[in-house]
Amino acid sequence: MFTHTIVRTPCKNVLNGITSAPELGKPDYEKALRQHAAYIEALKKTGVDVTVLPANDDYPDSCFVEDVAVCTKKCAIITRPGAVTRTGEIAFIEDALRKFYTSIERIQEPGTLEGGDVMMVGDTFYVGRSARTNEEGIRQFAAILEKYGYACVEVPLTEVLHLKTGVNYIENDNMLVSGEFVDKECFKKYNHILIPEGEAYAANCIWMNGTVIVPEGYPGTLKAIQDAGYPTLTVDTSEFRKIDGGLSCLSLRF
Ligand code: CIR
Repeated sequence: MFTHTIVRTPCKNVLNGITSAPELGKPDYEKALRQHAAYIEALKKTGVDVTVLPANDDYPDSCFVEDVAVCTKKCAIITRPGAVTRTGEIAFIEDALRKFYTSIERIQEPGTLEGGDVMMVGDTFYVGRSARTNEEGIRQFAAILEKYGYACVEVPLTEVLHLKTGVNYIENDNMLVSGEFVDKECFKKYNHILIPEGEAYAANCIWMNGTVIVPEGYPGTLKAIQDAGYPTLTVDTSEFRKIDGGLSCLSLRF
């Protein structure tokens, strides 16, 4: 069960967030703020408290707090984002984490790792080796996890930005899988809930205390998750999608 979440209000500069899909246009700032507020309300409905950090205009992508830390039951690990415009974001997360954690670890240079590449399944942490998370980052991450009795499994990525862009664990052995993850050997032991053709973005859902939060506008995915027996909430993330952001990226959950 999760009891806490941390989010950061999108900054005006969110318009300049990194994107692989400029054809979707720039985020509408006011709309992004409204969607973010609705996201916070959805989190609260699942029984967690929400720490809202202030907007930080120096970092366009700073609302994607998931990438700057990994929160486990026993420790928090401050990452080292592989995107150069994001590396400085880590300085602004530690204070918030200190309120909840006595053990705080760090990924050090030349390691890079982004939280979007980390998927927790019980005591096992799957880590995507991506354009953002390098071999040294994974090596350090695995060594930290081992100290706390956790396992680390590396998953090479070829198509997506982050591991959780395409695969997400929603507990009870159920995994939402799309694209390159459908046939991955390491995920074969889980029940696959296949993301329908044309809805790849919706693979990034979050399990919150029994409820699954699903991005709005992906009816096939919503139905598949409901058919698997989960209550659902939907949140419109259209403005974050324009800069490659999804539901999981917008919070730290622990
Ligand atoms: C980036 O490229 O870093 C941001 N525009 C999007 C980050 C998305 N984060 C995530 O999937 N965890």
